[in-house]
Amino acid sequence: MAQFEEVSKQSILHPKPAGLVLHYGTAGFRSNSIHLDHIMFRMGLLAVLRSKKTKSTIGIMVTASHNPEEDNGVKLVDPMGEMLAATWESYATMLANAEQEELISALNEIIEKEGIDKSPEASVFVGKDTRSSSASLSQAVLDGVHALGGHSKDYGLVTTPQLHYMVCCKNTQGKYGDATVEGYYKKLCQAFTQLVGNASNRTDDQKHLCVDGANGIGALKLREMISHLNKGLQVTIFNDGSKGKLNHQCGADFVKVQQKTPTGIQVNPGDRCCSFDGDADRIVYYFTDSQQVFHLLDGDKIATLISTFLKELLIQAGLNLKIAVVQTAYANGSSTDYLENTMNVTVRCTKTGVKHLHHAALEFDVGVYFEANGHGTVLFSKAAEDKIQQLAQDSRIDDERKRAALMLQSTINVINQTVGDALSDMLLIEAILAIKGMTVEQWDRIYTDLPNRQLKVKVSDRRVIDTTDAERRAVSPAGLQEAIDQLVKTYRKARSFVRPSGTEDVVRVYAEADTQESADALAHEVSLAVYRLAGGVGDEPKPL
Ligand code: G16
Repeated sequence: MAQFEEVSKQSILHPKPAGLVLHYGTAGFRSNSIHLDHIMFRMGLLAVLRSKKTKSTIGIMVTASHNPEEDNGVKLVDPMGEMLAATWESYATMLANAEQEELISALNEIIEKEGIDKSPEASVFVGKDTRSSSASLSQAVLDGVHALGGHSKDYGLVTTPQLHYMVCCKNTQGKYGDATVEGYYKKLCQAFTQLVGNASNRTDDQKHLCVDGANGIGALKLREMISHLNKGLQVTIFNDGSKGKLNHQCGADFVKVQQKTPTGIQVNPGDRCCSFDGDADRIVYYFTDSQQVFHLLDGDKIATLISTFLKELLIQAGLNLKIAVVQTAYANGSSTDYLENTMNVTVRCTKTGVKHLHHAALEFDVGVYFEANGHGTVLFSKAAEDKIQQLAQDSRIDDERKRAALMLQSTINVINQTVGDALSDMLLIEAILAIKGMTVEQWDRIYTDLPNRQLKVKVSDRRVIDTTDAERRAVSPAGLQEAIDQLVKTYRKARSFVRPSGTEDVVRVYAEADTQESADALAHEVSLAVYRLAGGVGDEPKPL
């Protein structure tokens, strides 16, 4: 096939370092950027095959999200804007690791296994974040797409959720929205303006929000979006990339894990603040109180706020729709308890990775999914959307039901249902706080988090750790879970688990307990168990 000759020719310009093995992780490939040129070229090839298979446009985002600036990575987007189907992750790994001379046979293997008809045209949308390596790596993606005869549209600098949105818009022939960045701003901002129209007059102070852009793409895109907001929100952007380094001592991951205010942000007690991550698919909120104590409102608190709001609207609208919240093992025990026992909503726990949460959320009429790290969104089933729309147009219902139905409609439009989206989540949270007349302190008081700590342990091969029960228990290496169980027993209200990260070369340790000292001590002791039983490298973990 002539196309394969082109692939062979082009692949020489994107050579695979012999012996390098990389795996498709939690959200695609991620590594130091110097290892990724061949991966990008090959993911361009894979996207063409996926596009032919699904007869739809596929997305490729060049980003390493929360990782440091020197890393990069690639996320593949399926037709409805969701993450690449799990069955194709193994093809991605196979293609990425095929030695140079095996590349064509690897492509043929995928074509045969999937029964791919080569005749349909292929279309791939490409986006990139602000990393210095992203320009050449996204060119490598485009080279791969073109080598296999695919058509491409390069969106250049966009947030990851914006690219997911474009893919969905294209494949729904515009029903989800216009496949342009301008169309995205218009849809979300119009819905936000309609929603806050339900709030009583707000002062400039109440409209004010401090945003830490993690020195990344989110800051650039937020600046573009502001002009569409009709002064409904007054934003001060810190860490906008003009001087600081991407994700360095700032951004959602830093704030969540370190449980402190990022550097580069000047705020007063009580100021409402939020942080995006490096590709703006995560958001966390926080404030410092008059005693200078830092308060974090993470993905769990966001899920609680949003699901409370939605549940109240569904009741007001008189709609009997099943709402559920999907979390992971990282969810704070207090949040799960509050959701299940005070709010009486169904709670599901899945493995880490939005692809898992997204699938679980699809099972409900209204599925709110959030990882504690601030990655999440809300999914409405087609039936739920239809019912809401019918109600909003029904002239026989009373004003309260009508208002609730219209608010639900605007809520659907402000949300990016394709994937967690910091910009969209921020607009929804700001609208909810405005409508409820709620301060960030009041939101924080809905429930009190159990003190918790997250640590990282370096081991020689993190894949020796295998887990089960939505990653809450380790099944290997031998003795590790027993050691964790013993340690947990020595603290009150304690819980701990370990899992290999799918984005960084570390094992993650999570612990919570009744006091911060206990959570810290437990996290440290579990880290030591990992270090000793799972092949720790470097110095032994030190107490905090
Ligand atoms: C990605 C995934 C998230 C996940 C995070 C950390 O986020 O999309 O679902 O929670 O990695 O994963 P891990 O603990 O396996 O390293 P992002 O924002 O970095 O793309």
